[in-house]
Amino acid sequence: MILDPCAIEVHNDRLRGKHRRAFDFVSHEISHIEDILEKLQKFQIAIPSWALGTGGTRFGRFSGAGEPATLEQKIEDVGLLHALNRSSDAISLHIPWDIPKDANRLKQFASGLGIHFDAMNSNTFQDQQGQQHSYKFGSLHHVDPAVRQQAIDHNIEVIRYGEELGSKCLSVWLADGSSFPGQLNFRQAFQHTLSSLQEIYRHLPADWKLFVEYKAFEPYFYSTTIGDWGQSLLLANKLGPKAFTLVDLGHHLPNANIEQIVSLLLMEGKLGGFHFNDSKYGDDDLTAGCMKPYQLFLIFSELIDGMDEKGIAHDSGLGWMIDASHNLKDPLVDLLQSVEAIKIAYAQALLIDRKSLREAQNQNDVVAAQEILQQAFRTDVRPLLAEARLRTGAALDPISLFRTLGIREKLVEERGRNSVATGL
Ligand code: LRH
Ligand code: MN
Ligand code: MN
Repeated sequence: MILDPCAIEVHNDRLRGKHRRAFDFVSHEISHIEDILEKLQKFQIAIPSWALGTGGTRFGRFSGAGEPATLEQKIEDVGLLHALNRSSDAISLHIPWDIPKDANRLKQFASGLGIHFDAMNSNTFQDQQGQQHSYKFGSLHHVDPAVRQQAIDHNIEVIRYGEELGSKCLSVWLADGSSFPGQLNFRQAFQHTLSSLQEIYRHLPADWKLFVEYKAFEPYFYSTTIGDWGQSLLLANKLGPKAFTLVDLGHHLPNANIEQIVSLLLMEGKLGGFHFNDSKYGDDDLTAGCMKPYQLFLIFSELIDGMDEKGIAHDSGLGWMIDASHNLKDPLVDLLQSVEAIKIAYAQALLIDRKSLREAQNQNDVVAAQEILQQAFRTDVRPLLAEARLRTGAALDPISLFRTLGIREKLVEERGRNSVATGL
């Protein structure tokens, strides 16, 4: 299904008056409003292919109707999101869930919808049919060189697929770990992971990046071989200039100060990108900003400060991606909510009075520093996001338009009630 641009115009015409009043109210208080609007228009967040179907929990999966059953349909779904908000112009594929059969045709199809291919993800956390060696006891860290080689070969294959599609990044997340003390020799597991990643790195094209994602727990519960940003950074530093750490917000131990982690990784030039989601307990993969919007804002505050200091472009310097997998809501609506929450945090962080904050910090004026941050956080920036959407031809209210147009109902009609996406 392709969205008719007239539908967006009709919708925007209906909401324009109300929007204008709300926008005028907030915007004349903001001196650099045009700069913020321009940044908001450029800011794009990639969509993972596995978020387009209903995600399961470890106890079951309740598939939604009209899920995308093919890679084309997944791209089509991202095209719909992008038409609605003009903020999601890329899709991130996971191999082998999304093997491209005809890369050229897919590339053309995607670019017709304004979509390109973001980071490619390898999968050595599940055994696939016909696979020679099992990943039950890990992949790149495995004690058996034959298993490591199989996992290395898979990653090289993923790079090849990515090259055909025009991707520029390989993202590696390993489930490798242990569930019982004594199961693993930590140093050996780390060394094996390093040498396996070095082999993969040797096959990385010159203009590609390698993202090393860390996660403290799950699926194993005693140790994870790339368990935190220290281990990831150690690997990225040893690998070389094309390797970076990837931060997934749900992959930390409870109460970790993620904004501080981000700020130091940026300082070291080793922050590659983000997997946005939110959580209350663990890797809950909930809608971005639904639990801890202040944390998301503080993360963006550090990001902007660090990127501006280093002259890194906000829109293209780092990899921005959602990594959520919803099992209750319509996945497309959930993604619209996530994109909105991420951009709200970004816009609020753009409002921070940096000069005054530095002064307050240098004078140890704790109260002033807190007031400056909270002043920005408590500003309702939603009209700014709506204005940025209006200027790019997107919908003023994407979720209500999704519902009034009956987009899911139309997808069910097209794809059938029992159409199920591959993925988690
Ligand atoms: C692991 C993870 C990683 C995977 C994705 C499916 O928890 O965050 O990024 O590739 O989920
Ligand atoms: Mn992730
Ligand atoms: Mn995760």
